[in-house]
Amino acid sequence: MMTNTVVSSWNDFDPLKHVIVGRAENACIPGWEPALEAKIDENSDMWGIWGPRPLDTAEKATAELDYFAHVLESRGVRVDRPTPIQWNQAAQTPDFSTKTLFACMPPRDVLLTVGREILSAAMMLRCRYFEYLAYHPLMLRYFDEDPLFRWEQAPRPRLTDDSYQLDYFKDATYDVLLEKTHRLDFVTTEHEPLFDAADVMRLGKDIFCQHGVTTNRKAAEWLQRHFPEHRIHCINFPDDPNPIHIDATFVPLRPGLIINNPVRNLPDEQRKIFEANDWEIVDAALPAHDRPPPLCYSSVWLSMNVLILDHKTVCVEATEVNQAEQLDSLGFEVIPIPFRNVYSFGGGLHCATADVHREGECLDYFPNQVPGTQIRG
Ligand code: DAV
Repeated sequence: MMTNTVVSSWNDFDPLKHVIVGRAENACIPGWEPALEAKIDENSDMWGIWGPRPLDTAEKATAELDYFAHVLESRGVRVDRPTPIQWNQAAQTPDFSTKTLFACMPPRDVLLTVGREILSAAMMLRCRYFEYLAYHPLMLRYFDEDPLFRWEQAPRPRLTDDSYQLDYFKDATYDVLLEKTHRLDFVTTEHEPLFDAADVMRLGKDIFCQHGVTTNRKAAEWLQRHFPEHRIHCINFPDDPNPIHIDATFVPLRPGLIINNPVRNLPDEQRKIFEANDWEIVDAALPAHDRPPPLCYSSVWLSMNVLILDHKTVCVEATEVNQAEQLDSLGFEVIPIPFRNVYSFGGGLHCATADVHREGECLDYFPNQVPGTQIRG
């Protein structure tokens, strides 16, 4: 029997009741577009082979996604899946054209759930512009089934060349990129609000955005005006030359506890708000692998990209033994999920999901505000 749909989620750790799990079928490797170098590094095996991903890799990823969905269901979580469209098609707007679309993996980049609202993000890649369509059937259904569901869409970006520094990667060595990151100088400009939902970390009343490649300051400002009851913060991790998404860098595990990628530390100034409210920030365990799988956008730090089911239970990629051991020692029951074949499709267990319903309320975890991070600070 179908349970009544409730859309409500204020953080990434309260008891999970209902989630969307992405799909890998017909996923495409995008052709070149501005800023793609940030996502696909210069040595990647992906350059020059845009179009559908190899069929056998999509089949393996699909099997792992299906198994993950099955495990969640066996734990009493309702799982919905998006409806893929034909990703292998060119598309055009009045402002740009793209040779292919992308995939409905990872949903976490597209859908931002804040309380009773699901907001489609203003993503910065042209090939992902129409991705929200894969979630349209689910949004319609939630809209019909939950009278309090707020179905929202951030301002559609135009994604003209004004949104990018077209010469950003020209002759940019690792050190040059690092130096630019330190100056908060990214390939995306401040021309219009741009954000991926996976840059947005929800902690009740406070919402922390990573300012980087995929999310700009203007988006943080837009989010502040859109969510006036919340405090929007901008944080950044200066040792990451291509900061894309916060969920392999700074991951809350339960109230009061965050793991931080040890090679992407949050600067001291920005730690103060966590310290002032008795949040502990611990270094995440090292990844078990020394390189990502083939045709992968992400780094080995997908080890940290866990899906939390409640304050004591967490899904971890099955081969990420170091991360599993750390979570075990922090008091979690660890559910191993084989997922390395999904990594290449855009991320790990957190990336591959989007919250629909977690129990719990909007709490104020940061009553002691400290200047430095808040966008209106
Ligand atoms: O470390 O490559 C991956 C985050 C995907 N949501 C990284 C970031």
